[in-house]
Amino acid sequence: MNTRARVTAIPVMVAASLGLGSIATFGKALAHPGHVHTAPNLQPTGLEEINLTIEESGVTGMPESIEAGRYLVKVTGPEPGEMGPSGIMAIQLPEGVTPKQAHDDVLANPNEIPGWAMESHFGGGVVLDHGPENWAVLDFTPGAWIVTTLFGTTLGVEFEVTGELPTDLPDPGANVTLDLLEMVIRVSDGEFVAGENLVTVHNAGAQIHFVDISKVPDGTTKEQIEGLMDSFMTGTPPAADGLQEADVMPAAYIAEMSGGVAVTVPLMLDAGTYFLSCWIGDPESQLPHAMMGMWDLITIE
Ligand SMILES: [Cu+2]
Repeated sequence: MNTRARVTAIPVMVAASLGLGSIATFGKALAHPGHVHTAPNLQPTGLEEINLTIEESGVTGMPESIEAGRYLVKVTGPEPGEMGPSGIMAIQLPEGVTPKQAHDDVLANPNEIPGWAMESHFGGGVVLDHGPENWAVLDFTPGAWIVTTLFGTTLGVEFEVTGELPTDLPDPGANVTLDLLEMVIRVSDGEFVAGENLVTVHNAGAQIHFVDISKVPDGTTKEQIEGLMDSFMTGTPPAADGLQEADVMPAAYIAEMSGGVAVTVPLMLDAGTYFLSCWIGDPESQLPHAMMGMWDLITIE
């Protein structure tokens, strides 16, 4: 929804976090066009597939009705562009909000969080952050859903999920699991490796969260990250020998997910140090989650 903020970086994420957040993550990837990866190949087998295409008018290819379950959702669409990556999100809107109303709200106030967002159920998404194709493993629970482009920028396509979510969902076989909660991002199982990763991200909290994964210089310390975040809060530039905003290079983005949701995504990551963070605005303090401690540093050897 916040397309303008997306072309800039973290300080704007702070501002944008009053909105839904995701928003700002990718601008800098564009300033560093060398940061391109090929699509990882760890696609799980044995899952039912949904094949979607992102067109200017919106998402096409969604069946009107599917059975509750775990799906391999494959998406084809535009390459990451000037406004960041394209992608899809699966959302259950609040009772009484139509896809048209939801879309009209986004169009009317593109830089503000739509009123419906915090009352919605975000089932995760597929982000085309490294090329025109990507996929993710998403779970669809029973009820009325829409599929729309990231940040709700196109009219959502309605679909119905029937039946019950099976209790024995197939294991996608991730090599690493990230848990999200208030206000923590942590590796709870396995570890990241250099190269292709299959990552399960589980929102074990109550609020909506997303994950921005940004590369920072090797050996970056938590103190340096804190110094940079302080500079965002105070508006004072970080010390000349400290971590600079330009040192933080977005590598991947895992779309908004509500509490209880798990998604599994492929991530291609070089060896190095990465800053994992969530910039959703806290409903009470209005602070971005990252400023409340929802971040971590990981090293991939
Ligand atoms: Cu968060």
